[in-house]
Amino acid sequence: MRILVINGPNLNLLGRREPAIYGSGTLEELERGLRDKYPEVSFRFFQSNHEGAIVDEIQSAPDIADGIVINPAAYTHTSIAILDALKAVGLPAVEVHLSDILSRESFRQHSFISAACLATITGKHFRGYEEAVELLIKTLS
Ligand code: CA2
Repeated sequence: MRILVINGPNLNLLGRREPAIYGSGTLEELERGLRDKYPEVSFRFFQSNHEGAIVDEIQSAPDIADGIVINPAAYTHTSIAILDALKAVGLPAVEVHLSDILSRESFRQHSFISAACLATITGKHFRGYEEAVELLIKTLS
């Protein structure tokens, strides 16, 4: 099983700023943790600070993945382009947020992306990515 994990803008800074909100683990540690915990899964990890690059990655996903885990970061709250790309490719996708976006500022409480996803997992830090992978494994098996 092949899973594409996409992280959006500023998540390359994980572990270096705002640990009280986003935790102290780095993006590299998140990715290594998933590879170690799910050796049966072939992962591709992609992080970008650019909306169009994320759209391009989603468009190419059907060639390389069976499912998508996505934390679109701030694009969650603005990007109809990412929503449209996920709908267009039609792969099962799970949305993840490290923090509990529903208990933060009002502008973080709406996700454009949820409409294209099987589930949205929030506020569980790195564990949320594991739950997303487990949901995809269950869905795709
Ligand atoms: O809680 C999440 O995972 C978010 O997707 C993170 C985004 C935020 O805009 C969303 O509302 C919720 C922000 C990612 C910024 O990541 C940083 C990581 C370390 C230091 C600073 C920013």
